[in-house]
Amino acid sequence: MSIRSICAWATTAFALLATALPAAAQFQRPDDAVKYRKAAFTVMATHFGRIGAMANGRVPFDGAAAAANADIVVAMSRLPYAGFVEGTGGTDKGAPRANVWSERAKFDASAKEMQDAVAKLAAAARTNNLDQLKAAFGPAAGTCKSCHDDFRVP
Ligand code: ASC
Repeated sequence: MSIRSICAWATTAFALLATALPAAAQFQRPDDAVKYRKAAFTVMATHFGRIGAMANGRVPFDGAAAAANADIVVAMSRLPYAGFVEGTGGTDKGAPRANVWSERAKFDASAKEMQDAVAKLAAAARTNNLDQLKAAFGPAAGTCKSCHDDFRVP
């Protein structure tokens, strides 16, 4: 085998391994995973809140701004879950409860509901119609709440 083919093989093997690595292996330390997921949720909540302000009439409706905010929410919606590394739950207010890991399939389904709802919110924002935005905002907020109710220390 040539050096070149060994390198090509190793590169492919490494790429496959990297995408298949468990969440824990994507972070050097558990606290890095916690910081990462909190950061993603913070950015998501910030931009979700800006859409909420329009949906609730606290700021004037601006379809382009709503769409731009929704795109950020959609991008963020995919990120936090790799940060839910086993052993990073707790009992403090806001911490993930142990059932994030004992009921991981249910947790993942809850995440997917949110991701689907914010994708619909982005589509609604693109209609440039406030009523459409309002109609999609409530269900999206509901998916945040139901996951918090089920999996977050109150
Ligand atoms: C938000 C935000 C959440 C959800 C939730 C909806 O704006 O930061 O976590 O909406 O409060 O019930």
